[in-house]
Amino acid sequence: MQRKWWKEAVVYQIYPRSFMDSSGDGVGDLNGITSRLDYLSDLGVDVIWLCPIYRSPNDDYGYDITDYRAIMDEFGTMRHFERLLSEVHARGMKLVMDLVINHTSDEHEWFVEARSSKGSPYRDYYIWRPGKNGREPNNWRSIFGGPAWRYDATTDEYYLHLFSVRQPDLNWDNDSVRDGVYDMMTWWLDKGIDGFRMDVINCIAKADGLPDGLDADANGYASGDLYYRNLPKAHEYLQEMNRRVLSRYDIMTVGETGGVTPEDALLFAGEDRGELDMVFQFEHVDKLDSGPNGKWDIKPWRLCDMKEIMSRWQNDLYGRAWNSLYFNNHDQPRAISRFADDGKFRVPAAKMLATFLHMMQGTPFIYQGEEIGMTNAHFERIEDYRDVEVHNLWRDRVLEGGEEPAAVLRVLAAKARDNARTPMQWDDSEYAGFTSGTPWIPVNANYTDINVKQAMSDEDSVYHYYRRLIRLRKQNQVMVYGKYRLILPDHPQVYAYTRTLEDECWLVVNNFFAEEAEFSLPDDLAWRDSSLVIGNYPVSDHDSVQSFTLRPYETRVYRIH
Ligand code: TEU
Repeated sequence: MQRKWWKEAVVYQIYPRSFMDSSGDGVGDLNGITSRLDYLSDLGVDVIWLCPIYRSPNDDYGYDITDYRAIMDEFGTMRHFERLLSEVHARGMKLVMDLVINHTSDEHEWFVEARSSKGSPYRDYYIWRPGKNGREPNNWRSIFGGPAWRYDATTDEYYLHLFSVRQPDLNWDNDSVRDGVYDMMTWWLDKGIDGFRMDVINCIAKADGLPDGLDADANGYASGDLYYRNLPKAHEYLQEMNRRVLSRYDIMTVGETGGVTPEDALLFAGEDRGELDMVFQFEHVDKLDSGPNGKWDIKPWRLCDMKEIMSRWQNDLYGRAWNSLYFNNHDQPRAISRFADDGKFRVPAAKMLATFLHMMQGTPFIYQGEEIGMTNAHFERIEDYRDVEVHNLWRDRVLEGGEEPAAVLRVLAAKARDNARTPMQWDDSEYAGFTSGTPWIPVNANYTDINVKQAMSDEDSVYHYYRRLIRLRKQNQVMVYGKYRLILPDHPQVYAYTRTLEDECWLVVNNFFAEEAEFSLPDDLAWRDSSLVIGNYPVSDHDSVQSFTLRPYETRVYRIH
């Protein structure tokens, strides 16, 4: 297996708007991040991934970009960025930028030009079509709700927007678009950044003819997924990008690719493909607790389904591509609230989830606040939410659809992206030490108990446990390169697996529930002696691992001989 620095690394994701505000305007900023770099370097992370910091009107909080070479006013200046980058490097860490090139903001000068007339030299930078029988050019639904097309009266045509109406999709078939994007990427890499996380990169190619999606809903709209996700043309573009830009630098790339199977991932990130280093797959966050109607259609999840999904990714990519490992990011509710317990057992549960993930094969991504066990927001009023996706849903289901507000608030509390976007909880002072002003989104009410200051002073905290996990990874190659094997596939409560590298074998046992659980080693696992590597409850070392009882959310990792 190829050894690479980014396989051995731990990545920390920052949502800059909510990380640390140095200016007092209630919005996090670059100088705020710089002021907390010692915290991150003490935690032990190797790479920082910054969500978009480019100039943006913030319809989708930075995922709508007006100028790829400028910094968002609220976040600071290019000088602040350069200082941040050099301070990151001075601490031996690396910096990866978000790259949003499926779409721009509708205020980007390309789009302003493009919409001004059909004859504009920028017209073809975007995807324009005339209407069909007084309706949209096809029936695709936007990922943020409503139709994926917007009528523009100036030229009497529609433009495509897979996300918000203020995020028009770029036309990747246009050579000048690709040249422009590659120039911009080169410009950032020449500044010294260490890689990119590529937003919805598996959607950049759209099928010729833009065919209608299947299974239209009552309003006539359908998912266009089949015709814009994972198309062969996307691979051509990525191979071109790799040749012209990525391959010239020693960087890390990870593509955000919702809806991929391991087979797709082998195409996007196979070691012999010359495309990307890794992808983010979505099966574990999209499928486990969602019904056929998508993320708001909530259903209970089952541990055996999680085993099936995670094991398939571990096995199918082994030796051929590299997994990314995550439960949390800025688009997902907090995993602790979703898959474990954010009340009585919050601390052991956070440690168990962390162990479970970091012990798998792949590069772990920690999302800000995860390392102190931050939870869902538990907002009870629509006014507390900021996300365009939330407000589109509210419009469709409550304001226009007449649904019971309380029912919609319940799904939002479980699944809204804002759950992950409340300010980082630094201490127990007003607004959790995040800002001296009024935060752009409310601080989670539990900040007086859950915060960095408390976590650092408590040796048993989630924070100290993450530090130990990260340090273990540096000292044990088995944690990085060891082969994964699921054991006890049918145990409804315990997720157990082994990792093996040459003669080193680690056994990882996790109880995903508040009830005690019985574990016994399968007969085919050779065992004579064992020592505990890490765990979240006191355990006497060298106890038998042949069988034991796991306490609520208990995790244990043994080296077995
Ligand atoms: O997300 C892409 C995406 O399709 C989902 O993660 C989506 O946001 C989610 O399912 C909605 O519930 C990326 C970014 O991570 C996200 O923040 C942006 O809003 C989106 O692209 C558009 O740029």
